[in-house]
Amino acid sequence: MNLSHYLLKHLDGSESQKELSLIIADIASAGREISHNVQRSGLLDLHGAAGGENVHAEEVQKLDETSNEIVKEVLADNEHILALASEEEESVVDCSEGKKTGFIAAFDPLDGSSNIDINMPVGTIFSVLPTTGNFEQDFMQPANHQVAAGYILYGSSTVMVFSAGKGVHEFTLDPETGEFVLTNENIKMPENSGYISYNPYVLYQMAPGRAKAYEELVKETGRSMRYVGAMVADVHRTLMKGGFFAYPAVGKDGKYKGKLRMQYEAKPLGWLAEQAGGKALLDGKPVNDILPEELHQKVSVELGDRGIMKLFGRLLAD
Ligand code: AFP
Repeated sequence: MNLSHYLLKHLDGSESQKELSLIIADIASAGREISHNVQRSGLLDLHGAAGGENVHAEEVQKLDETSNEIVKEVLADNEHILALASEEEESVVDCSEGKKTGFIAAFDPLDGSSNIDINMPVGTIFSVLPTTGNFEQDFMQPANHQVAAGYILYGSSTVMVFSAGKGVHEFTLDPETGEFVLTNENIKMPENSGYISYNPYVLYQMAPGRAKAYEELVKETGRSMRYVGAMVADVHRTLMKGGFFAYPAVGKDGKYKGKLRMQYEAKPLGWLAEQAGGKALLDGKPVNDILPEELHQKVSVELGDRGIMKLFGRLLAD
């Protein structure tokens, strides 16, 4: 079944669900275009830096820039997206002119940009929220207010994984037809399998007590470790295989701060992990209990299947 059929069949007939399916379909079409660019990035001269910094003082890559333009244009043209926020934009973009009802969307156009030039996985992450018309404030809603969230992963194949609140589903892009086809319905994170995934260097940069729990988790479970360095890919593996993914708060002298972006990475992917039966902590608190405070806020993320998160909780308490 392709994505359009699936959306028609599974979202109820309400006006807001119809609007949401048009948004999801448009995000898929942006993903199709970015997938095309990612696959040909070396040929299209899309490798390397674009020559500027983003709001996070990070060097913007050419593919970050073009991907941002693609998602921004597609969403701004969508009749039901009233405002958007991007990891690559300084502030909220109001695109409500001439539109009546709809939603707001936050996105990371290309997560894992350090992987671009070396042919490793990258992805687009998105989050869709209801709005009262006060756009800035509406991005501060907690994770469980999202009406849809997910990602498109450009890996050995391109997959779109999302939830609109009724299960987590995976669609694979068929390069022959250009259609996203349902390949996994109702994904549930398996327990007692999978990998442990964090950048080992964080052990020297994080609060010592928490670092001990990270190390003990590997020792107690005897699991292998895997780390792609693109949250979207590391979380995809954790959703499909189970296990643990984390980027803790790092720093020194008792001052520790998260690195991952609340709106564009942590909130959508943490919520998605819970929709797939797992558990996610942002800044050490359940993902749905945390209220964002600013657009470009950074947080720590610890997520995984229920079993491993229970063990992690016990190790933290020891
Ligand atoms: P980039 O998009 O700048 O490569 O950042 C990706 C990311 O935010 C996240 O996707 C990774 O999990 C994390 O950074 C990797 O960070 P380290 O290189 O510090 O491990």
